[in-house]
Amino acid sequence: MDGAAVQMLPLPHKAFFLAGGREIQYCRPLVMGIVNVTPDSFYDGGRYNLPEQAVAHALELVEQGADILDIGAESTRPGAYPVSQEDELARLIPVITDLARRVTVPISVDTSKAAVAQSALNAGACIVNDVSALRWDQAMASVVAQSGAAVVLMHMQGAPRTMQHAPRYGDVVTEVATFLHERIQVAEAAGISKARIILDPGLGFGKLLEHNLELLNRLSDLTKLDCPVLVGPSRKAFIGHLLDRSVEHREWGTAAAVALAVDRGAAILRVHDVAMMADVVKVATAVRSNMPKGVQEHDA
Ligand code: HH2
Repeated sequence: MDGAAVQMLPLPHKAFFLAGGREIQYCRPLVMGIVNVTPDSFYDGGRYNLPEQAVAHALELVEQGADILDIGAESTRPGAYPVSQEDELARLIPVITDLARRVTVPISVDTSKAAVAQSALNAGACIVNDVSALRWDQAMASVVAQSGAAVVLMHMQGAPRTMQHAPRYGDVVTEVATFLHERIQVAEAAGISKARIILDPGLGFGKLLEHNLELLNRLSDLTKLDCPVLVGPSRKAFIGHLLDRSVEHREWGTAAAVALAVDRGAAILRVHDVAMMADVVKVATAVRSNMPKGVQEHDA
């Protein structure tokens, strides 16, 4: 149909709550753009080290369609050494402070340290993305609870330094689901309402290729825990292993993982390549929601 425009019909809205009394309502999966203010991240380490580089990159991701920005200052790639609190704060806070004035999309801080999360929330972040799921810093749960921030609870076996040495599971999906269920209970007991909790299977965090594939394939099992599910396949090693491609050439492989994650119910896709993956999410969502019902066509 030449010249026809398509418009999404409103699908049932879902929502989760953020710090500052804010709320995200969504009727399609959200794209979370990654901003690494680090010298050593596995893909973009060293590119956005200076605050002005990181801010410019974040603004570009918003232009490209990012619904959320995730700002991190400590690489969690396999083999990474921890970063000190002082260094993490020095890298993150100028970037978050500046961005909070310049963008309206919610800002997430990728940290496992309570003091860093608190400073980032004070500077304008409203989501805490904690890859340790509140386990590594005992003060983290109360920082999240008292701020009213949304929190990402991610599964990881081991810790970044050694997590890829010998990951082992019986049934990986059941074990990850059981872990996430327990972490929801811990979070709720600390005063974090379920409406603020996002779950993440932690692709690449203490997982072999077969574990990552099974988690993606059976992602819908995790949506049964009744929280939005975030997935972060972007350019990760399991895609490199499947394709025998270096990190610079994994965008098509990432696109396949993103499309299938959308089909299996992912609510948030954490990606480096926002423009490309925003298109992938749109098409996958239209197919999933059944085109003839979910999309209206108008003659332009
Ligand atoms: N992956 C990375 C970092 N943080 N957070 C969540 N919730 N889920 C993920 O899958 C996830 C994450 C690793 O990616 P990246 O930030 O690009 O690399 P690095 O850790 O080397 O900075």
